[in-house]
Amino acid sequence: MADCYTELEKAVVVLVENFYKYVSKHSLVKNKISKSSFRKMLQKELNHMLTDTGNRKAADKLIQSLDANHDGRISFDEYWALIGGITSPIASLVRQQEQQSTS
Ligand SMILES: [Ca+2]
Repeated sequence: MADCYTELEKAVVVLVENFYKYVSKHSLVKNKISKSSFRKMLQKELNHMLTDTGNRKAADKLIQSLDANHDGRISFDEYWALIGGITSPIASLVRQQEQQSTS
């Protein structure tokens, strides 16, 4: 990876690479994450920001809500909706802190 990337650019690359890390390599369905790989990703990569990642029922519920086209797999767009969902509360928190520091 280019060393000249900004912090933000590096973060974007990490997000994209994380998706492909969990894409099923041997599946006939290309560029999608299976339910079991997605559960693994929640547990391994998001266990501080999401609660209940080890709970199979809660994970399945999350997968269901993200699986917009109901094919039982998570596409890049569907994965991106998860990232948006996680970052939105962080954005509110940052806004709150900024308001507190200026008032
Ligand atoms: Ca899907």
